[in-house]
Amino acid sequence: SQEDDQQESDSIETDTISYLNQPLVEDLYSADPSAHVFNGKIYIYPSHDVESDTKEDDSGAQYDMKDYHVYSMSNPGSSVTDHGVALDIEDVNWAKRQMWAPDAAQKDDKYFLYFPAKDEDDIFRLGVAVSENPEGPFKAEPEPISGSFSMDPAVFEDTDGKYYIYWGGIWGGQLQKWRTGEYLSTGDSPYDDEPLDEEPAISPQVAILKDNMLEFGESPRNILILDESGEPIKAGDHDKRFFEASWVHKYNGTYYFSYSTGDTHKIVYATGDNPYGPFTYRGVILHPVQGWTNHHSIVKFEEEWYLFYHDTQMSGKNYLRNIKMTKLVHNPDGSIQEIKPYTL
Ligand code: FUB
Repeated sequence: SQEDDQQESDSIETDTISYLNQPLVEDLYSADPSAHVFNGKIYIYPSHDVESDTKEDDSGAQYDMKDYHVYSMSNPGSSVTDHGVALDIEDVNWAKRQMWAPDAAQKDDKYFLYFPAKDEDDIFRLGVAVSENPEGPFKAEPEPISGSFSMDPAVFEDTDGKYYIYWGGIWGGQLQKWRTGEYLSTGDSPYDDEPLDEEPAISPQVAILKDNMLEFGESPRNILILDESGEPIKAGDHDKRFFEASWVHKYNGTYYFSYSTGDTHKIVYATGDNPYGPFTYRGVILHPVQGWTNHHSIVKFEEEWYLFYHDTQMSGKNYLRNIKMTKLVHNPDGSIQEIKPYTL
């Protein structure tokens, strides 16, 4: 009856309110949560935010992270286990500062942690570290991934067993400095080297990974994001253009490329029929959260989909964030229901 249905939905509501949209970790600051299901459990690979005496600047020097912790949960709503330090910057030969948003992948009996950091020349590179356990500890390769640049790596395992790495971020993430294929050191401003507003926006990057998961299997390719009329999204379209935080998931055979719009603070998505795109813009997944950055991941656990994200509820400071999760729903036409986060 209608009354029973109402009772059922009330009880789901009560059940889920206890953990959805609440900080998952309260004793440390954490951000940029990349979630995966490995061996039937949820593993979360976030950035570990810290206070630092580095002076705040427009390139995000205040995001001065020095290690990674890995977290796990048996299922949504269960307690969260902190597995301790999985990788420390001291143990990465080439990395000097700013361990930003990581991701992880499982292949056979090994786990791979992909992470960005600035090298000795203050240029962002992507590193990879290997472990036999999803929670680490991870051992970093001695050099960054050859040919890598910029930040925010995300690895997608396709249903045919191929792995693709997506990455890039503009402004503090330096992607605009690689427009010619070489690093443009025209100045320290993160706003130099951007295209004009009427030009196509800067493209996020993708490459297939080699079988060893440690190297690009091809030269990085640009991902084209089209607007609803089939035109490339323009650099001046800050509501829709790619800024950072790439993520890919596949639903009913369609590839969903989602990302942050940066200074308009949204997580949006575009869909395509293959892992390289082009992807066509579809809409907003997550509206602005508390704090400047917005960064997410999307994962299926049993039959439900979840969005992992962060905000600054615990600290009120942009660079001291806390990770959260909520449900994500695909509509029958493949669109994703918009999520309005807690903003009190
Ligand atoms: O956590 C540092 C940076 O802030 C990430 O790499 C970006 O995606 C943004 O969330």
